[in-house]
Amino acid sequence: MSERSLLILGAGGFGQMVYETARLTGQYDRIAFLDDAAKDSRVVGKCVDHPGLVGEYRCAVAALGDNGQRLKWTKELLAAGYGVPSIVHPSAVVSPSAGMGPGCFVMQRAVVNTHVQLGMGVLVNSGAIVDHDSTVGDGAHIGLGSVVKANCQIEPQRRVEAGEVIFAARRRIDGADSRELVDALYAFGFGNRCSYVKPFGAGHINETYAVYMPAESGEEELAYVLQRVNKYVFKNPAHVMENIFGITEYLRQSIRAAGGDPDRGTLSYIKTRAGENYYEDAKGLPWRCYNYIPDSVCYQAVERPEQFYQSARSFGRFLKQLGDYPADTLHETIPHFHDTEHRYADFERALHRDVRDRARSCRPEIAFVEAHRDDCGHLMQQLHSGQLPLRVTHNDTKLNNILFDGATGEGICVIDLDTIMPGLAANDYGDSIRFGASTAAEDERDLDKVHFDLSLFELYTRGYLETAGDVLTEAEKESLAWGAKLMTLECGTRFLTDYLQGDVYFKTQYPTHNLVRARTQFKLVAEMEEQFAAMQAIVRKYSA
Ligand code: ADP
Ligand code: GN1
Ligand code: MG
Repeated sequence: MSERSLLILGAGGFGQMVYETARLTGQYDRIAFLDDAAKDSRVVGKCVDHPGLVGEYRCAVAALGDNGQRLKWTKELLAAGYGVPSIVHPSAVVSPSAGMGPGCFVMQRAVVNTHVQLGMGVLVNSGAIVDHDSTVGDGAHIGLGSVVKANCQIEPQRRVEAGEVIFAARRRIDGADSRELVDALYAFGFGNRCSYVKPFGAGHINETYAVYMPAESGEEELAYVLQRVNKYVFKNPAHVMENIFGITEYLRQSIRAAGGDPDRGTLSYIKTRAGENYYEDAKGLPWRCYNYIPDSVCYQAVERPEQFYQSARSFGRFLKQLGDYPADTLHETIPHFHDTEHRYADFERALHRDVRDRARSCRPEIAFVEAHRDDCGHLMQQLHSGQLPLRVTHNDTKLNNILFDGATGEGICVIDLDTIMPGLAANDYGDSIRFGASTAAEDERDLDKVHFDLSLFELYTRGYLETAGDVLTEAEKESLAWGAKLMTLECGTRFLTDYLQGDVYFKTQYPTHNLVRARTQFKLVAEMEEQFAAMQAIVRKYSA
């Protein structure tokens, strides 16, 4: 018996290719077929005849196109005592680190890359690529010109169609409970390594997740913040992200120029693997990602007065840092965002429609807003008459939109940059006061606990004017106390409007949540009105 003899089961088209290939390898000088139907001088019997030829042919392979048949006969040939080689075309590239079971076929120009494992009776057809670290199960067929990407696992007997591209199966990532979240993690390139994710923060608008990655220390560390942007609120996410990239890149340069650390002084947004500044998931919802700033903390309420003072300095600095930013390049991400008269009109429409029949449950709150109708235009009129300048403002200056240094307690960085738009300094100042100069949470149900705290107001005013005072005009300083009152009125009006509309805008935890929020805001407005003269005197004191 010749050591170089080969029996090929199957003399069809594929068998003929295997025949040619076996000859090209130069490893066989005697090759014959077994086939149940074909008539050919090289066919020496039917497939079932193979046991009788074991003494004549050293090797045998099953060159059958059907995956099940190929695998079945490969096993039979092995059991019968044949050597069952793999036949690899000389033009194929097979990595030295790749492994291959018996009876495989790797055809013309196929590539079997580093650390790939092919099972038994696998067919890698012409021009197919099996990329590194993939495994291919017994009897599978990797079709003509198809691509099996890195780290894939192809099941036994699977047929990968000609030209098909197979992507690696996803790892299970703890905490990633939706397909879209997993897709987003992969889109930003974390999928293969990410340890776990979990909901993060307490914003009212976006879905925010903390992304934990393995660290060099062997621990798992919070490395990134991933957010699904609320598309109901932000109709044009591309514009939001253009603003954010423009602003953060500008801030990085100015922070570096001033000798600061740009990685702590502003957020560093990350592009997707495809180079986009956000990722759109299969449902069309936008996701974006930034580096978590190590040792930073975010407060949901003023725990120590010093924090409020620090936040005032941060927002004051922020206004100044963006003083020369080209405001005309900014998109208006939410039209009429702090146009309080416009907000009043929205409230009237929601009240008129009263789609949830909730108006009867909030008559006093409705009356409060209606009684303040004439106040709404106070600052907008000054803007339109040119008394107040437009600046690049943040427009959402809550305490929880600032990060603090966990070690020093200093305000490090302003976050939540979605609403950066041209606006009034008084609005930024006022929105901080609204949230922070209160003795209770924004959604405190017991109104007896909710008071406007004049000493916190003073502390913030000092911090803000210490940092931004030299750029603000006299008229702007004069407008600050109004900013506090109007931002609080406006926010309460927005909460009430959303309550009337059925909670479509702000995240809520229970049915009257927006109404509860509106009530705290109106209580604060009422107390500000009582102390308005004192507020103005404080602003003047630190304006001098
Ligand atoms: P939203 O528009 O929903 O308020 P934010 O960008 O403000 O979105 O993020 C929501 C919340 O997530 C923040 O208020 C804060 O509590 C938390 N958060 C976001 N980024 C960080 C961070 N880098 N460090 C700590 N907390 C953060
Ligand atoms: C929202 O996104 P977040 O939670 O930081 C809202 C602000 C409101 C605030 C009230 C884009 O802020 O305008 O003042 O809730 N942001 C947007 O807490 O509408
Ligand atoms: Mg926020």
